[in-house]
Amino acid sequence: MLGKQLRLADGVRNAEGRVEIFHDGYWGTVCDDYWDIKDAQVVCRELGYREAIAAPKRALFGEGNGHIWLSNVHCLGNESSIEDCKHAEWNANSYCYHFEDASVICYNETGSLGRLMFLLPDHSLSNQKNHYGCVFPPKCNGQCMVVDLVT
Ligand SMILES: [Ca+2]
Repeated sequence: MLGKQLRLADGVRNAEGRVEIFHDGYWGTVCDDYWDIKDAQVVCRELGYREAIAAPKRALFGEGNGHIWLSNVHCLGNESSIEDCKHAEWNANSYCYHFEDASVICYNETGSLGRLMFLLPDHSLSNQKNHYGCVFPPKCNGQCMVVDLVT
């Protein structure tokens, strides 16, 4: 069932997108409360990527729909599945909305060496210097976007 219970939706490129989980017969999303790079790490590895580069919050790749299955995800980073991480009860999402959907940007084997991270205000790319502690390489904890350098 691996790969069928977890997917990335609406990414601009491969290896990124809104995290969606199949549970109880329906695809749903993950709330970004306590969403961080360790949680993204588990998702990326579960999907077969080497590691996570960023753990974007606030529906960076757009809002999902249906259930918000998981919230308060507390991964240590070495779990084999996000479902093994500590989290709130399934569907206990009274304080979460789809504009808070969690996303990941995973390390993609190709093109990952020449990248810059930008702060992403209002979901649009910006040339602003980031103020959220985004660093390269290769980790990012905040609202950042990874952009391939044109070389
Ligand atoms: Ca977390």
